[in-house]
Amino acid sequence: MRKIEVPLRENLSHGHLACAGCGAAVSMRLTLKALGEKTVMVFPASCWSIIPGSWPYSSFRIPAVHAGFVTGGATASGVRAALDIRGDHETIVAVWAGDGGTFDIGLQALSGAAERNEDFIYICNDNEAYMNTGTQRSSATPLFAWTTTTPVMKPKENPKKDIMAIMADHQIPYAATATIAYPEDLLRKMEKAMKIRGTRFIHLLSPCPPGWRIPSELTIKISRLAVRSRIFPLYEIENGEKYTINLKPEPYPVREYLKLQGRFSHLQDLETEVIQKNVERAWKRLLRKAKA
Ligand SMILES: Cc1ncc(C[n+]2csc(CCOP(=O)(O)OP(=O)(O)O)c2C)c(N)n1
Ligand code: SF4
Ligand SMILES: [Mg+2]
Repeated sequence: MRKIEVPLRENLSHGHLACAGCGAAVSMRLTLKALGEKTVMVFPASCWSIIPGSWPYSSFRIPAVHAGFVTGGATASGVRAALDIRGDHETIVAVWAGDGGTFDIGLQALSGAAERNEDFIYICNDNEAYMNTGTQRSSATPLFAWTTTTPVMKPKENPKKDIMAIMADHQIPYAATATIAYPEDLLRKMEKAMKIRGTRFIHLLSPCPPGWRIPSELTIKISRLAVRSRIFPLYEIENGEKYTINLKPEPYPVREYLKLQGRFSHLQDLETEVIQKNVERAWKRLLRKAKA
């Protein structure tokens, strides 16, 4: 991966309310370094309705628009239109929505905006459950994971929704996956997205210590193992058809990723093997799409 310079400027300042080791706080810090101060960010309800602090105080050095849970794509379309009417085509409009706000409840607004190719960067901060309300399953929750609505005696029965495939089918100019263990890749993708007009989609995987039942110091390691085990491959899609895989790690057992997380501690060998097979199938599908 190409080395890039990390901007020194912090647009997420101290005093925020994220839990210790929150992967999303690192994701946000890096994202705002890349996007810079001339950004308006739209926040459908999520942990990020709380983290910046309560009015009139804020940890953000950018304007934030708190929006209804379902409305990320629609609100950002309106903010973009309002800026354009004022002749400001320079300020970046971004959405920061959780997996619940993207894969589930905000999907309709996102799909509508993507189909119109609205000019904004939509960032899905995926911690694989509804964390702000106490870890309920979403359609981004992985197969067999524990959540409060998929308890150990009845863990999640369905695989994670393939949001990248859904976004690719909208033929938007740019979609990419990224995670905090690979900050240069994350920053490069944000910078690339900034140079493109139209709907750009970034899928960020952000480990969540309380929701994943992990020690707070393991956030980065688990983010790295998600990529190394090919559970969360790093790739880009241009115009819905040109796939580029950014990292092709040597095969690494998913068991090593799963065993560090309390949300998977009830898994038997059989279930781990099912997950391993699913990951291998998905990786082959990705290689085919990338013609790699
Ligand atoms: C229409 C509506 N339903 C429910 C809620 C309550 N609510 C606020 S945040 C949240 C969870 C959001 O989950 P996600 O989008 O994954 O973001 P996270 O909290 O995990 O960062 C819920 C259910 C709400 N604000 N509005
Ligand atoms: S619950 Fe998870 S995502 Fe929310 S602030 Fe805490 S660590 Fe971050
Ligand atoms: Mg979530």
